[in-house]
Amino acid sequence: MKAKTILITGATSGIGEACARRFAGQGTRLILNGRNTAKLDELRRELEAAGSEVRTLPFDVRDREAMSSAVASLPEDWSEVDVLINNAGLSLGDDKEYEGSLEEWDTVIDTNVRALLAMTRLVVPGMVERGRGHIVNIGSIAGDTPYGGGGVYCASKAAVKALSDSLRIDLVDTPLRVTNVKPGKVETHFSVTRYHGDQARADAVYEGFEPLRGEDVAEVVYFAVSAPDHVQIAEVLVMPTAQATSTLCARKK
Ligand code: NDP
Ligand code: 8X3
Repeated sequence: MKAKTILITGATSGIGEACARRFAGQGTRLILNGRNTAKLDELRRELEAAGSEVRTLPFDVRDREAMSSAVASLPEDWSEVDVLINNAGLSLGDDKEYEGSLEEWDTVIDTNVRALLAMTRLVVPGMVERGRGHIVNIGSIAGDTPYGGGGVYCASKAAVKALSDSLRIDLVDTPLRVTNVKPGKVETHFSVTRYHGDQARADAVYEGFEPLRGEDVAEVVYFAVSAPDHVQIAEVLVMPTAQATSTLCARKK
């Protein structure tokens, strides 16, 4: 793969962390965002020891001011981002749409949609000016097929699909590429977060079948980013072999 500067949001866990590891080395420069500064530093030290160039960019993606000043603080030789991986995201709870917490839903929408849009608005103009760049948005199977108790999360990922598709149209007369990767069930910290730290409930989500790992999704992202310049992987739906829809998994008893 050509040397690239890659900015990953939510790189402290799961799919984002796996993407950082997958792109490490190979002449890439990694800019890793997250809120957990200790974890970010630990990852930076580990990847640097393995020969990668890494910078950490700690901020909460919902904080637009912190986001803008963090991105503006990048030294000139790091500021030309080639690949933006909009990965930071979450779901909170599984309440019905007429019963859940508006505050939690605001958090989900602010993180999964508004922050993705703000990062895009900050980083993509430079890509357009330089005539090169790739935006990878981590969507979800949930954006294709809504399920009960997940309305706001599903809507947020449907928004990621719409924003990816419209950005691709906006950029059609440029060399930039837009990819929406839509995973099914991936065993990360995602379900622990969704169930407010209830590890047993989170484990049950992946019981009886082999889920994807963060690394499997990172491999898809890597494939899309390292494709030849004239090839745009627009969208990938990737799920465990034992999964067929957002809710149907074959579980062994
Ligand atoms: P994890 O919970 O393991 O990772 C989520 C990452 O996003 C963490 O690094 C988390 O940091 C970060 N993050 C969350 N909120 C913020 C914020 N406000 N500011 C900065 N960083 C934040 O889950 P996944 O790796 O599974 O999730 C990554 C993406 O993949 C999400 O967009 C998710 O919706 C999507 N996805 C996940 C699937 C799955 O089954 N796991 C399937 C389909 C899509 P922190 O530790 O600070 O919260
Ligand atoms: C996360 C996968 O099935 O919980 O996007 O919606 S699922």
